[in-house]
Amino acid sequence: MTRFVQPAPALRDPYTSDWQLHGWLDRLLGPAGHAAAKDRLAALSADVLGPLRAAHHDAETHPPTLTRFDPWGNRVERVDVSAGWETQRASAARHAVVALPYQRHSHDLWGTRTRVVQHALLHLWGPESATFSCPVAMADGAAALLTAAAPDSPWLTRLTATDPAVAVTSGQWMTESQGGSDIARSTTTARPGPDGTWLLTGDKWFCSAIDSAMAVALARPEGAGPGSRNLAPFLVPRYTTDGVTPAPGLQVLRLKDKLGTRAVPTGEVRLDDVPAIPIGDPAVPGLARMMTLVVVTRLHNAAAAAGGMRRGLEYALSHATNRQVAGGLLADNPLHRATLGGLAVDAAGAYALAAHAFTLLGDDPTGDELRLVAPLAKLTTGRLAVASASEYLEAFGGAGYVEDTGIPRLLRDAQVLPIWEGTTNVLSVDVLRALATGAGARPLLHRAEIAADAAVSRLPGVAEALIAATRRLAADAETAAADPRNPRVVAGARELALRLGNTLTAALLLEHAAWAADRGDDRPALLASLWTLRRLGGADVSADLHTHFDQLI
Ligand code: UCC
Repeated sequence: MTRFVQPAPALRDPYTSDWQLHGWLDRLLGPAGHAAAKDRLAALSADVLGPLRAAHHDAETHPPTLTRFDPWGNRVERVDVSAGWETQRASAARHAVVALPYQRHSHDLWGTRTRVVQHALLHLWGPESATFSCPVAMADGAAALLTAAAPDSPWLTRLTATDPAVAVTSGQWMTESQGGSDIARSTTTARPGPDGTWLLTGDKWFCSAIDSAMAVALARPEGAGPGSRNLAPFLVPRYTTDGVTPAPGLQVLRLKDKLGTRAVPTGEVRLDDVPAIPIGDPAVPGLARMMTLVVVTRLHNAAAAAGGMRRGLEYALSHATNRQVAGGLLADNPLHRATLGGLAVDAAGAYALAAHAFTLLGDDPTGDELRLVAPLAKLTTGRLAVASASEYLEAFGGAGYVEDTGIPRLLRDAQVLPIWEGTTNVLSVDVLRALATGAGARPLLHRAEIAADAAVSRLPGVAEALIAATRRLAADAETAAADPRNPRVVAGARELALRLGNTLTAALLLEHAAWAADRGDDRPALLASLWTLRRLGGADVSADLHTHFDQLI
């Protein structure tokens, strides 16, 4: 008897096979800028296809462990991680996924658009990095914070090094058990110690990448007033100078047993007069400084969502082109084509939003547009990523529910994206604050109006849907900005934020489609139309998703 064996889903070269990514990079970097990035992107892609997927698998199957004491009773607080995790660490440094935006020669090549190249690297590397993308995100955030507030710090050099023997990552110790997102309830204190260092005391509850060489911790400096804005960021060296012995007074109480991101060692930390270095003047309220870091990590979150969606799609497509059902290929089944086609449109939307956020981070990091786009990108892509991951599992049938296929991990890991760095609701309230600050929704609405105007002649029905959505948003954003604490406004914050995110995405996809159409490529217009008609117009586009499936992927 011959046993039936289903071929495992295959991965094509994630860079060369992705025509959408090529189009975006051609537009955002210009053909010369994209050409200058090609070798870098191709080299990373080749590593992803080979050693990095193997390292990812190793790290996922060998989760970290904590040893608190040695056999003789000495406190060691040692976190052991897998070889695969260490391979990811070295690759992150070598491929400059943190370092790129901090390198002078990158700026010579791409100027402020270096952030776009970094985003492309993250898009290729992140989905099978065993979530080393988490320490990478925090290292980038810490580097951005040090660049702004302590540019002479020797830690900045190490955070942005490309030599794996020198490079370090960072943790981000904000959360405390009693407060969660409500940072104002923090009880960790900081008092001046000898030699200009400060001493931190308190418990931190959710400290990801606890193996990192440093962390940025929020604490209330001695004499500072109450509330969140008076907290200040401190750099905590995690080890003494030997790089192994934990800093004096630092205990890792336990590792978290998490639904996903299982390769990431996430700890609960107790600080008892742990030496720390203030980042900026601790006498000056410091939450605003800390938000420099948080904005960067929220953008990485959006990149992780978009990258994960693209990779899930790739595996589901591979399966569909291998799997026979009812006498034909799954990839020829109209309903399955419509399902995967919808996921392709969502993945394109998530990429557009994340790429836009990274573009703004380079072009105008303190501008009003990014102030609103950062929470929008994080929350919109986070929700999309979870919904898509659930569909990807379903697209595999029973195999999608079996751990050693590797498919269930897509859902477990996606679920963290709307949680860490602020939940959907916390970010929706942040959106209300952003609407009431500076230019509020005006840059977004303006962008949508221009995109709709440009689409009127080619895609009148699509332009109409965008115009209607934008008009409604303008009125609702004005109401929210006028009274952001009104209970009715707060109750509607998530719905409003998602509408803003979906509308901005439609505008971005249409902008890109107009550029591509001028070069004879109508595929981006198809993606933009289907996103807009479905997400803004509420239309059933299933038949179109089936009919145009081959162009969408
Ligand atoms: O989860 C964590 C680590 C996980 C690992 C990370 C890996 C990421 C990997 C991704 C790739 C795979 S760390 C914990 C995450 N926690 C959070 O994100 C905090 C969530 N909470 C918030 O976001 C809150 O909105 C707060 C704490 C930022 C603010 O809430 P409050 O206490 O109600 O404060 P206010 O009154 O709203 O704002 C206080 C000050 C104000 O400044 P001033 O006094 O000058 O007016 C605000 O303007 O903070 C300013 N502020 C901001 N500034 C508040 N939000 C922002 C903002 N988004 N940007 C700039």
